[in-house]
Amino acid sequence: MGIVNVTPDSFSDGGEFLDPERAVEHGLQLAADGADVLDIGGESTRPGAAEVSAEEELRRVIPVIEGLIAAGCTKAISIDTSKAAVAERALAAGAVIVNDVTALGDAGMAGVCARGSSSLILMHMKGTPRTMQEDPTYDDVVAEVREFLAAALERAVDDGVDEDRIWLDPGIGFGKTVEHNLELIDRLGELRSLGRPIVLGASRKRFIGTLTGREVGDRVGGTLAANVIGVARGAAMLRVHDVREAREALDVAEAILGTREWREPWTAVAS
Ligand code: HH2
Repeated sequence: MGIVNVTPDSFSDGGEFLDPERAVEHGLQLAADGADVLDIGGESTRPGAAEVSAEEELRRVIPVIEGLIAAGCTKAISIDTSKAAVAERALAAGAVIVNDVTALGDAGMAGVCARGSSSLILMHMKGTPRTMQEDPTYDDVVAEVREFLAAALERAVDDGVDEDRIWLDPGIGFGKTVEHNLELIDRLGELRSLGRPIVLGASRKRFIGTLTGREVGDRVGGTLAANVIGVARGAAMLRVHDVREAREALDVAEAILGTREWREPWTAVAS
């Protein structure tokens, strides 16, 4: 999954792709680099980020979704939003996945996904983007994240979302210390018992900067390590800024480890 942030303030590439034409160009490049999914986001979720109105989010993302489709993009388009109204319009414009970092924080979200027959990514976050990094504590981070995702999954299914279309994400960096992030990636396999494929979003995040001393635009080496280990532990989809590098790392990892389930996440999870 390649990231297209149509925002002025994203932590890693804020402002770079605010212009719809540039965002479309960037998405097409990520597709050419080997992305299967393009994740279009109009609201930053970085710690302390300001909230954006639905109107402003729509103004940012809809031209990009329409532009990608008009340009002949055949990759699955995902809308990174926590607002049901934005998801609904994005699905109407051609998106097929809703990436909800609040895991149904908006009570209308599951209904929109059910009616639109979209896929849905449910992510764990402790608190809100404004507060989440204020001394997050857990007794057992993996157990708590697992419990949260199990409850969100149940709610989504109760609200009519097809279980086969749901993906789960531990929410790396969302209310977690460096140690929490490392433990979640290392023990990612424990989330597989929920029976749904796992999405991992570690790309360029702060814990990688802490470990490597690198600035945000210079974290691809650390990101690749997190991603390869994540896949080896059971991640079925990686949300990344640097698609070409991620794809190459997976190709080599796959050559070493043999046929891997990330190629067929649905069947692997069902078996
Ligand atoms: N991380 C970010 C945003 N959306 N979605 C999922 N499913 N998983 C993640 O880990 C995730 C996500 C944050 O990264 P980014 O989009 O690069 O930055 P920002 O939120 O500042 O736009």
